[in-house]
Amino acid sequence: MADSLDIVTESKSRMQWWKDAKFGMFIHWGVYSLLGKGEWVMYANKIPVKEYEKLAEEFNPTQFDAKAWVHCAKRAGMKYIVITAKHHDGFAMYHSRTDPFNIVDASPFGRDPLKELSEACREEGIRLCFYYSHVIDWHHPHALHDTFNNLWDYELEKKAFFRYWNHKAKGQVRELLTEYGPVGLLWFDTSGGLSKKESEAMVNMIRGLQPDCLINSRVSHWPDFGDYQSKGDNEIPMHGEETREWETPMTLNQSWGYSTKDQVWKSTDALIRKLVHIISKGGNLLLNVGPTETGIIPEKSTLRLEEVGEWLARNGEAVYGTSASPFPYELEWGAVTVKGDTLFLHVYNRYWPAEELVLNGVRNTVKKAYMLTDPSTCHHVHQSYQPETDHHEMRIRLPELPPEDHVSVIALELDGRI
Ligand code: H79
Repeated sequence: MADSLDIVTESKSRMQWWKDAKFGMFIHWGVYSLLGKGEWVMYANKIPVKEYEKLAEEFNPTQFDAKAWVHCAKRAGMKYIVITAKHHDGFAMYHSRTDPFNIVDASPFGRDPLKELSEACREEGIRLCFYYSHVIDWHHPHALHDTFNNLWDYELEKKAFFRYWNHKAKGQVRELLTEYGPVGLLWFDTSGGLSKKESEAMVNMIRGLQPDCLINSRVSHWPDFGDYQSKGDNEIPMHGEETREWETPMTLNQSWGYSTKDQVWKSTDALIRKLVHIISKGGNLLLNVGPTETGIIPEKSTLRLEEVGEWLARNGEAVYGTSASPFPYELEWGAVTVKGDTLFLHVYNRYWPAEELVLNGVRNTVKKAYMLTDPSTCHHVHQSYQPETDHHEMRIRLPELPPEDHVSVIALELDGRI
């Protein structure tokens, strides 16, 4: 049908900034940050609503500095921020007129962090985006509370659910799209038994308010709704598995919301490898931080992000605005991205000691091969062709030691597009 083609074309053009951006910051922050046990603490510790409301009265993140967070994202080389406007606990991190259980009306803080972030983001050219838990809401009596034990019988409770859905969920999404300037994307989570009709109404409302706002697949009924697919948490798909745009939402340690116990941090080296691995498969990396109750991004996170940002400041040419690897398989030495006539070979430093790397299947002639960070260094490239097997082989001599930290990028200028 022409209609569905149009929908895909429209989605493609509003997706462009996101496709070029590659790297975004996820922020899980809320009342739960007080307890330092992750964002599921209300559910996991069976905290009653009344008690959780008391916790909200103690939530006073006086150290929150929107500019500092936006600078942190920017220094890390991230191009957009996705922050929890409301997580499963039902607490709105902005001044909601729809529901008083929000940071301005139910906490002593008296400020609207999303408003401050939207201003800081506008000044710094970072796109602000919102996470919104649209179906689970532990604070609302009629929302979905439990995805595990079948406590929500959709048909039986449908009527009651609509009181939540029409008033709070749709009302708050409307607020987020009307009071905080242009929103880059809405990040929905855990769609439960949402019917196609309800999902469609939500999507239509969003398109009507901000036609350029992207919607992730967890809105429900993907691929009928949504612009791109959020893979499972920390999941990286196989090469060539995906036909539509996708992202990996990833944690820096093993938690989303602030955790005092969890000290299992990914190394800077692993993070950079994961980033280039993901973009070489055509995806984006949405990397999470969990700020504290006072509004500080933990140092263990900022240190790693700064190091990733230093690498990106030198090698960003091989990241932003690139396309996926033309090779439909994983390469033992690293990952590939493409821009125009240039192939970028991201060689993991852990591949050394090695004298050369081999790349099969390139029919183009290499005009020039150089270290991205030092175009004066020419690499010797040997190309050969076996007509009997139609086999193109390329051997690239490597320097004795990796010239960069973590991942060393070799640029190959070809005689045309691959
Ligand atoms: O926002 C983050 C998670 O809170 C949310 N998605 C990411 C981006 C998410 N919603 N549902 N789930 C994840 C599935 C959650 C399962 C578990 Fe648990 C939460 C397993 C461990 C914590 C509940 C509490 C079940 C076991 C303990």
